[in-house]
Order: sequence, then C-alpha cells, then structure tokens
Amino acid sequence: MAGSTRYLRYILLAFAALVVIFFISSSSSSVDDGVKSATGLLKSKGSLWKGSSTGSLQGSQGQSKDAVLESNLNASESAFEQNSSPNPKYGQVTRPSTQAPGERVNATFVTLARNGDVWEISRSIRQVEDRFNRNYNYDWVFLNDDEFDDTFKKVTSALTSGRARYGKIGPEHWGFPDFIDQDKAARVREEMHEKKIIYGDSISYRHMCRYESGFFFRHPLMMEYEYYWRVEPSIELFCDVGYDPFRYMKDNNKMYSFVLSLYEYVETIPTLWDSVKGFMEQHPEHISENNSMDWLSDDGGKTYNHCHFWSNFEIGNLEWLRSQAYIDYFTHLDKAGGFFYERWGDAPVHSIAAALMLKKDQIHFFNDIAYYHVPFTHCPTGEQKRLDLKCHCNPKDNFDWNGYSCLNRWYELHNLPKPDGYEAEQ
Ligand SMILES: Nc1nc2c(ncn2[C@@H]2O[C@H](COP(=O)(O)OP(=O)(O)OP(=O)(O)O)[C@@H](O)[C@H]2O)c(=O)[nH]1
Ligand SMILES: *[C@@H]1O[C@H](CO)[C@@H](O)[C@H](O)[C@H]1NC(C)=O
Ligand SMILES: *[C@@H]1O[C@H](CO)[C@@H](O)[C@H](O)[C@H]1NC(C)=O
Ligand SMILES: *[C@@H]1O[C@H](CO)[C@@H](O)[C@H](O)[C@H]1NC(C)=O
Ligand SMILES: [Mg+2]
Repeated sequence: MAGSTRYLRYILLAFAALVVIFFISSSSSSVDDGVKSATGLLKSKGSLWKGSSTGSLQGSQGQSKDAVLESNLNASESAFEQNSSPNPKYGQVTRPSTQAPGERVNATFVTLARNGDVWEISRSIRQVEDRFNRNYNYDWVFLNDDEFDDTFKKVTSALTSGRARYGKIGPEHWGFPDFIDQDKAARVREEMHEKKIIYGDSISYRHMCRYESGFFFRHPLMMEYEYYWRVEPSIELFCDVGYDPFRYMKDNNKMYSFVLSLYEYVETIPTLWDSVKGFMEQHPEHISENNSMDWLSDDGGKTYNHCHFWSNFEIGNLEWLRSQAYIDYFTHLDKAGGFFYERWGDAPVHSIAAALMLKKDQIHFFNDIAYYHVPFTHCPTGEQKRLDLKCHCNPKDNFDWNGYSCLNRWYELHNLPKPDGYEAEQ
C-alpha cells in the first residue's frame, strides 16, 4: 500500500517536471533554438532528466543519426529473416501501381534542396508519388549548391518511382555576379533585417531566388527535358491526379501554370516594376500581343498591383525559359541588381515574364491539383469534385476566394464564370 502511494507520488512528480519543461521550452524562443520535435526538446533539456545519463535520445552507443537510420533500415531486413514481420524484405516493398497507359512526355520533377531538407522533401515526394507519379514514374532531378550526402540520396531514391538524379550547381550559377557592389548589398541586408522583412538579411535566400529565376532550367540535367514540375519541401497534395498534367500542358500548348496566386510583399520589390518597364522598352519584340498585363496592372502597365503566381508550385515548359525572350528578360533584371539590392523573389520574376511574354491562354490554372505550402491551401471549389478526386483538404482552408488571392482577377481576365459554390468559401 505504502509502496504504491510512493510510486504514485513519483509519477506525479515526473508529470510536474514534464509540465515545467514544457513551459520553459515554450516561453524561451524555441524556434531560434531549432527545438521543434520531442527529441529536440528532450535533448536540449536533457539535464533535467534524472537517470538519463546522455541526456538525449541518440542511438545506444552514441551513434550518429545516419547510423541510426541505417540500422533501422537494416532492422526490417533482419526482422524478415527472423520471420517476425509479414513485410517483405527491405527494398522489395512495391507500391501497388497501375501503370497509366500512354506515352510519357519529356518531363521531370525538379527540387532544389539542401541535405538538411531531406525529411521535409521526403514528405513531399511521398505525396506526389501516392497521388500521381506512382502511375507515371517520371524522373526526379534534385539540385543543390552543395554535394548531396548519402542519406539524402538513399532516402529520396527509395521514395521516387522514376529515376532519381542528383546535380550539383556550379559557382557560375550560384553566387554574386561581379557587377554587384558587396558593400551596398550588405547595407541592404542590414536595413531589411531591422525592418524585420522575412529572409531580409539572408544571402543564401537571395542566391536561391536568383537561381530559380534564371538558372535551374539551364542546369545540365535539366537540359535533358522539355517540361518540369517544381516541388518544394513540406508541401501537400490533397487530391488524386488521375491524368498526366505534363501531357495536358504539351497537348494544349501551355507554357506555365499555377495553383495559388497572391500579392507580393512590396518591401521586397520596390523597383522591380521599373526594371520590367525598362525591359519592355528595350525589347518590345518579346512582349506578347494577347498577354495578361491586366492581371498585373490596374492602369495599363503604369504600376504593378503585386499579383504573382506562387512559384513553389509550377509546371512549365523549359524551352520557354531557355528562349531568347526569357533570357533577355532575366539578364535585364539581373543587371539591375535587385536580387541583391532588394530581395526579388523568383515568384514575381517568373509571373511577370509569363504574364507579359506568353499569350494569356498559355498560362494554366490547375484547379484540380489541390496543394498546400505553408501557409496557403488550394482546395478545389465544389464538393462533388473533391469527392470524385478523393481529396482530403478542408474546403474552409481554400485560399482561392480570399481577398488576398489574385484568382478572382484571373477569372475576370479570362471572363470565366466563378465555379459553383465559391460564395460559401469567400
Ligand atoms: N541547395 C539549396 N537549396 C535551398 C537553399 N535555400 C533554399 N533552398 C531550397 O529552395 C526552395 C525554396 O526555399 P524555401 O526555404 O522553401 O523558401 P520559401 O518557400 O520562400 O520559404 P518557406 O516559407 O520557408 O518555405 C526549397 O526547395 C529549399 O529547399 C540553399 O541555400 N541551398
Ligand atoms: C546495413 O546493411 C548493409 C548491406 O546489407 C551493410 O553494408 C551495412 O553495414 C549495414 N549497416 C548497419 C549499421 O548494420
Ligand atoms: C527531351 O528534351 C530535351 C531538351 O529539348 C532534348 O535535348 C532531348 O533530346 C529530349 N529527349 C527526348 C527523348 O525526346
Ligand atoms: C486571346 O486570348 C483569348 C483567350 O485567352 C482568346 O479567346 C483569343 O482568341 C486570343 N486572341 C488572339 C488575337 O490571339
Ligand atoms: Mg518553401
């Protein structure tokens, strides 16, 4: 009796300790500490745990994370050998796949990522494969300014159904061009940091935006393809994609596509539109007659309304990006220096190019590709469509008819009737 009360007391004490740990960690700036998981929490507050000598949840002999991963993968192998699990041997698990008939397009998925993004990109790959690619087996190109490590390659190539390919970005495509004034660029980063502009003080974010704006489609691996589908870490696909979007793009002469559109943060692009106007004057031959200027501007091109397609999702034509028109456009913007003296994003850069240099019906809105990238969701409007496509998004999260979305303008540009049920989602 006395013994069990003592145990109860210990349990209560342990619980109280847990509550204290939770409050300590959530009141300190835990995001900056990088403490995002329970393991991280235990590790960082490990000293409070009596009886935990290492204060962390590492492998039993203090192995590295990679070794733990490897032995976990190996564990399923030995479980198989001991006949203790009905799962087939590691490496032999195959997803049921109904190979979609028809010819494949000359296309690939493309992901720019760091080694540290491996688990976040794995979530994305898993969803893309489950919802679409397991039936199509398109290639997947991974690009990095650094060398991909073994864990990244092992994990991602286990998840992809097509060929997984890994490319390193050369210094000529990633870094400061020589015409950039380093002191000026550093001053800007400091100012933007003080103004608390997101990624305002980041150098690598700027290299990333410039790379996505002007170079990814010229990487030697990407030169082997005609179409791309860009995938970022931690995205979600909420509905089945039961047809080939690459095929749709090709057969319908589409060059660029989007699922979400919104207004850009003005502070990051104060002079972008001036540069665009300079480009239009210098290269009127590149401006399409039947373009989408009215989607970008409310006064015939004098000012930019900041609408852009959200480029973390894109399915597009690589030949268009490699065209003289796009290269002239990118080179003009690059020379203006705004990737470093401001913080131009690849989203407005791609969007303005597509809106001005393509015919408006060469840009496609993929309503049926339901998508999430923090913090916005595109969930198709209309209940029957969501049921038919086995969607798992909450229609209340749909951003399409929100006041900050530019989709309404898109419908107006194309004189399209709003889909049934949109009022309920405003
Ligand atoms: N190799 C490499 N990839 C990067 C670097 N910075 C960003 N990326 C990748 O570039 C893409 C865009 O970066 P994100 O950090 O997602 O930028 P974002 O989408 O504007 O911001 P988040 O809201 O944080 O997702 C992602 O696929 C990243 O993995 C970098 O320095 N090196
Ligand atoms: C896992 O298995 C592979 C091949 O079967 C072997 O080379 C490797 O050493 C094993 N790793 C561990 C940690 O047991
Ligand atoms: C795919 O497109 C690239 C780029 O245009 C081209 O070089 C390559 O030959 C094409 N491959 C096939 C199989 O058509
Ligand atoms: C312009 O685009 C619209 C639809 O996007 C199309 O109906 C129209 O025919 C096009 N006009 C020309 C001149 O190409
Ligand atoms: Mg992102």
